[in-house]
Amino acid sequence: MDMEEMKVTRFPKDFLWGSASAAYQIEGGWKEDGKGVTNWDTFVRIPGKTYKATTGDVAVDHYHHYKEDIALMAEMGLKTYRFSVSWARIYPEGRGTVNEKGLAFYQDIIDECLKYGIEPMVTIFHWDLPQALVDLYGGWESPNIIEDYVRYARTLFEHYGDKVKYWITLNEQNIFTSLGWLTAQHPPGKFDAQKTFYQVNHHAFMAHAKAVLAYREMGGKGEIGASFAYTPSYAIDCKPINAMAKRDYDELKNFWWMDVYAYGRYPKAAMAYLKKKGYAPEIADGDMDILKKAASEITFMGVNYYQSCVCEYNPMDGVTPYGTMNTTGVKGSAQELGMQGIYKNPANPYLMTTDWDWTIDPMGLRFCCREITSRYGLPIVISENGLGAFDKKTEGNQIHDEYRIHYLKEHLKELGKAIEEGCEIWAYCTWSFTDLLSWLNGYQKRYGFVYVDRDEEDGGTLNRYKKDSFYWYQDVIKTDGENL
Ligand code: BGP
Repeated sequence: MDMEEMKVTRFPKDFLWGSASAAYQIEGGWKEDGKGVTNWDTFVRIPGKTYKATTGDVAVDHYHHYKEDIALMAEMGLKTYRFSVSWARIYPEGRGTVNEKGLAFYQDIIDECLKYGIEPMVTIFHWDLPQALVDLYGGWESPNIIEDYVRYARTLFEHYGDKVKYWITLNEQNIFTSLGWLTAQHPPGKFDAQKTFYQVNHHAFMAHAKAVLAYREMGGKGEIGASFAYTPSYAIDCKPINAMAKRDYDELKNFWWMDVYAYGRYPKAAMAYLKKKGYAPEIADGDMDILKKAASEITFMGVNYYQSCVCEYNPMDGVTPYGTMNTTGVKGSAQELGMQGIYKNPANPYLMTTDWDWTIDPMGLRFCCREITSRYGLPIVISENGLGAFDKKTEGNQIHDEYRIHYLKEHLKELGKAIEEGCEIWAYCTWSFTDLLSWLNGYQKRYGFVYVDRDEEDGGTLNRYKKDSFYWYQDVIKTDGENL
């Protein structure tokens, strides 16, 4: 469809212009007020796991700055703030006794948001898992996690359900499981554990599904779904084997998750392949019914979009999924990856990349929306999108991040077109509001509208400074995206 000439329609009046964060990446206060230790608190202490051994012990100290941060959101005019709850603040041991101070902390955040008319959007799990559950039964590797996750989710629904209307069960299940069980880059740091990887995912699907059902059973009338890290794909050319590589990639890397959230079923071709390889998950009786039931109760697809990829057939002796990731910001240091005998992901010669070798593709965002709309017919929440970059604080504490403005503007234009083309988009959350800790890339990879004075070593002032992009987004919100 040639929409080139079409003017971007105004985003709907009630559009949720937002921004997102995650507890581990901003809060700090890692042992404060009764919080338990998490898998990430443990993992970052293993030498060589994070860039310059950075941790979230202090992060950007949102735990003590949340009022200031939310006041800045209000000044900007933000309509929604997506944040995650740290499970170990609520249940320090993952189960058992509730920590009242943890509950009170998030209650305060929610109230602070509502005070300014900012809609709180809560992510129940954004990767920080109570270490106690890992020690007890191996965390996500055991089906025991399902009950514990649902209890934790119920606690949140019970305490915040009257004030929170948007719930995200899991953040990027595809990423935390891939990095945790295939590439050893996230906890529990397992390498090539294919069979466990699919089992872990099945447990996560069940936890998500049972939490969705619990929410409805408790009378929850709000919106609920999962956030998926969607990397849409383009075949490198029209050679049929490359088109099939794209198809296989989609089944294994995208639909494997989205089909379960939206339909409660696993894609057939991918399942056939996994069965042949001996990697398919064990599925207990009744599980598929629960997944189906939950699929009919979710009300949106959450999408975290950063980049697209290219697919090309990868011979049996071709590249593997295991290669160097660029965590330093030295351009060109990432390796080409793929699955042998199926696909590989070469660079896209038509697109530029960030300093961390992430492909910049605004149209890819529209592509995601179109695919979801046609395949699932669900409304969409863009729960993350943003540019990680080196920002420089210049004289007078100014940060001229025109590259970020450009990045976000181009993505928003495409999102506007997706709306014109019939996609129902409820929200757009940038990643992120303040600068924060990037899991593997330290503090130098910045994403925020608000600069935070800290670097890899602890000891910055933690002062907040508004970047140029802050004022730009403020205007976008004020004008409902009319001047993009
Ligand atoms: C997503 C995560 C976020 C955030 C973002 C940026 O995958 O949900 O938590 O970290 O990516 O990634 P990075 O920090 O690696 O640049």
